[in-house]
Amino acid sequence: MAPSQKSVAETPAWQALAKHFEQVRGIHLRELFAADNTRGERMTAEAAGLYFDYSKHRVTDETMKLLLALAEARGLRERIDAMFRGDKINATEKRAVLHTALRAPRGASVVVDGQNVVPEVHATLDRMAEFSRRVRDGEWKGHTGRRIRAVINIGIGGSDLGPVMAYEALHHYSMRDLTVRFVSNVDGTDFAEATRDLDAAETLFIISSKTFTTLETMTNAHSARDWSVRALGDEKAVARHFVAVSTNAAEVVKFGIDTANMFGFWDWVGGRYSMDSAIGLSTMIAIGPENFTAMLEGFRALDEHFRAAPFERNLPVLMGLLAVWYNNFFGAETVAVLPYEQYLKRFPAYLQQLTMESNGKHVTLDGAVVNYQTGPIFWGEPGTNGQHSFYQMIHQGTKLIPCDFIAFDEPLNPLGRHHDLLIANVIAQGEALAFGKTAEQVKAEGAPDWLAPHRTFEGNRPSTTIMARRLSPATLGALVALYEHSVFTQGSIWGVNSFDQWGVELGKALAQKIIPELEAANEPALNHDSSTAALIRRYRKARRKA
Ligand code: G6Q
Repeated sequence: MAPSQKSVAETPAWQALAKHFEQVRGIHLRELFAADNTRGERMTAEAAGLYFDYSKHRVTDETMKLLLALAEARGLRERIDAMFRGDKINATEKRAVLHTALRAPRGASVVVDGQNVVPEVHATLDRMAEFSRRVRDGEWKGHTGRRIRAVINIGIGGSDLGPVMAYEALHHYSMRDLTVRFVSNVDGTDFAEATRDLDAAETLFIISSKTFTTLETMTNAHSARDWSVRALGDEKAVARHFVAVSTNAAEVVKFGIDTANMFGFWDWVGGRYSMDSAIGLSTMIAIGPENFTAMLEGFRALDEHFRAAPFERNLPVLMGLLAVWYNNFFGAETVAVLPYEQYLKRFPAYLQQLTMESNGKHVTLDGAVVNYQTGPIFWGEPGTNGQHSFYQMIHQGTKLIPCDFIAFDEPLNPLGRHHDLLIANVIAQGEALAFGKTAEQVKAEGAPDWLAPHRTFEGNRPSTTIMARRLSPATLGALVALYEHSVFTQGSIWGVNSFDQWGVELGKALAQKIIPELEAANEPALNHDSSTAALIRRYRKARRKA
């Protein structure tokens, strides 16, 4: 990939930004707004129902010009085309990256290894829709003939976080007399608590695992099978109470699930990019196929925008470039994602995987160790709760924390003045962060001299405000696609592979050595450092006593 050949930090486009940074770093947002009273309307963009206000960023028109030039210089346009076309841009795994094909319209064509994958995508969606309909209508019966009233998705990482986030985000649209839960952790508490009040005769498990070999998921899946078979007294019950979502048919069969009850996806769908593949089966059962289709349409609208809109009006490109600006020039280490929408409570956790697993990389595509920072830390909580906790640091701490505020014009649960109060808060936060409060203002309000420094807010703290009409399935799709493509934009600038996860693969292998050492009947010979060995011995002793 040509643009990654040279460290981005050595490119003229980057160096021009570094020079420009020295000129603008001291400019206050107060000055920028005072100099241009159209800024708040001008520095906005809109796509797929999302209004994107980036005026409260520490950028001038020149900054934006230089950032856009950086995107051009890094070949972002070609990278976008290569991704949508199905080129194997996930070079370390030699795979295409085609989550965008998951939401391509029926009749579109995306060719991978000589084959159009879109018909397969829609065939799977159709099967998912039919299955969801049968579960929702009570037509799909459990082993004893009772209807399904609880669905448990067992999966982890990309096979969990997207479905959980989407289920919570779209809970308003979900079938309320169906219990939907998620088990991910190998900690037995997760499974025990998820099942303790459920009746096995009415419970369906979806085992979601791309590989169908992941330790946590397979351990939970086996416990689920034991739980069902014990309660229903018949191995045959598995056929009515277990379905699989996987790319690995052989392992699915080995587990005892008929491939007729398996929903497939493909190696060109990364785990953290898979919530709109069959991995979203639990979402579809909860909200129904029509709502799921609407969600895919939201994804697609943003995909089309990313692919076709000029960069200066392109939301994911702008978002990604601003992230690079703070990460690499201001030295910001984190980004706070602050949805003012209770249903988006798991959105920050979902984004942590999407962003940090994608761009938490220290080598470029061609294997060179980077000499600049890559992906920032993402974190956050829904507003207004965060305001009563960590916002203190965002306002007055020593760290620069760019914020993404997300809010909606219409509430899903109108209740008195609640929504006006919620929105007043999110707008006020962005304003306060940007403009702060000077010592003079504080004193004019009557604060004594000794207290004034404590009550002064320097301001100049950047934020993006994203607003949409209401949190609908389509809006959620657009929002997720916005972050997916922003991550890709950032990865393309840094020249890293946003689609592999060797760090996760290591984690999958590490515990394998220690498991037999914990469980061995006789004291095993331990070939570890002294701390690891002592911890193993300590646990073995405690285990014997217990
Ligand atoms: C995602 C990662 C990772 C993966 C899980 C689950 O991009 O690869 O989070 O999704 O490790 O993997 P399986 O779906 O194979 O069980």
